[in-house]
Amino acid sequence: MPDILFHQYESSPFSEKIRVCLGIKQLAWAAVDQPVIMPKPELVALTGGYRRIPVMQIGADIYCDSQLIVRELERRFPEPTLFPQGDRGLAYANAMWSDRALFQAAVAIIFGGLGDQVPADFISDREALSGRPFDPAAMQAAVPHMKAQMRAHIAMLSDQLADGRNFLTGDRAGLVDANGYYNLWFIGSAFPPAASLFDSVPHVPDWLERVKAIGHGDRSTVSREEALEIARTARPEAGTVAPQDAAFEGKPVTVAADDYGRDPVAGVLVGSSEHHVSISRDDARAGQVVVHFPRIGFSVQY
Ligand SMILES: N[C@@H](CCC(=O)N[C@@H](CS)C(=O)NCC(=O)O)C(=O)O
Repeated sequence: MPDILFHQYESSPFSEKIRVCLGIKQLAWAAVDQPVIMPKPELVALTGGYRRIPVMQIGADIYCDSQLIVRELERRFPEPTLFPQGDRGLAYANAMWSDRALFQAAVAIIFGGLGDQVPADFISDREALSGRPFDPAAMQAAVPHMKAQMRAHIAMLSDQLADGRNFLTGDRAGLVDANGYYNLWFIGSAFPPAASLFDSVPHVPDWLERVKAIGHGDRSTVSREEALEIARTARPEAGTVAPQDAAFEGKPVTVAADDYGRDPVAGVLVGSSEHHVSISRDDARAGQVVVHFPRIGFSVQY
C-alpha cells in the first residue's frame, strides 16, 4: 500500500491541483474518497474538525490545505521537483492568485451557470461552510463580470505561453502549471459550456492537453476505515518548534482557517516554522495524530 493517502473527491478542484502535482512527481498514492458535503466523520476524526478537501495523510501525520500538501510533497519527494526553473518562492506565491482570484471567478461562473440545477443540500452545506448565503441567482447576475475577470486571467496564461514553451515556466511542468490548470479543469468538468472562455484562446488548449497528459501518478484506492486504521497504528514524525513559538511548545492551541470552513482544531503545539504549524491530538478513532496546517490563511490562537 502506498504511504500517501489522499483524502479527496473526484470533482474537487483543489484535489485536482494536487493530483497533477502527484503526476509531475510520478508518485504512488491512494485516494481516500470523502463525501462532497458534511457529515465526514472519518475525515474529522483525523483532522480534529477541519472539513475541507483535500487532506493528505502519511501514517499518523495529517496535512491540511493544498498549500501545505504541496510543500510536504516537495520536502519528502524532492525529485522530480515542482520548481523546474528554481522559481520556488514565486511559484508558492502564485497560489494566492489561483486559489483565490481564479477560484472565486470559476465558482461564480460554474454555479451561476448551473443555476437551479444546484442541489438544495449542496447549497445549505456551502452556506454553513462559508457563513454566507450561497445564492446561485446572485452568482448568475455576477457571471458577466466574472467571465470578464476569467478572460483576463486566461489571457495572462496565453501571454506566458506565447513564445512556444510547453509549460508555464519552460519545458518542464511544475507547480505553476498545476495552479494555472486546475480552475480551468474545474470549469471544463463542472460546467462544460463555459469552456468556450478558453477553448480558442491562443496556446491555452494545447497547454491544457499537455498538463492533462501528465496524468495523476500511480493511483490506487483505500477505504476511509482503512485510513483510520493506518493512522491508529502509526506514529507521527517528530517535529521542532520555531524559536518565535518556543514559549508555546507543548501548550494547548487552536488553529482555524481564516476564510471559510473556519472550524477550529484544538491540540498541543509540537511543531512550527514560518510556513506551518503542527498540533498533536488524541482521537478516539484515529489515535494519536499530528495535524499540520499552513500559516498563510490560518490563524493560531495560543
Ligand atoms: N485553501 C484550501 C481550499 C480548499 C477548498 O476550498 N476545498 C473545497 C473543495 S475543492 C472544499 O473543501 N469544499 C467544501 C467541502 O468539500 O466540504 C486548500 O488549498 O486546500
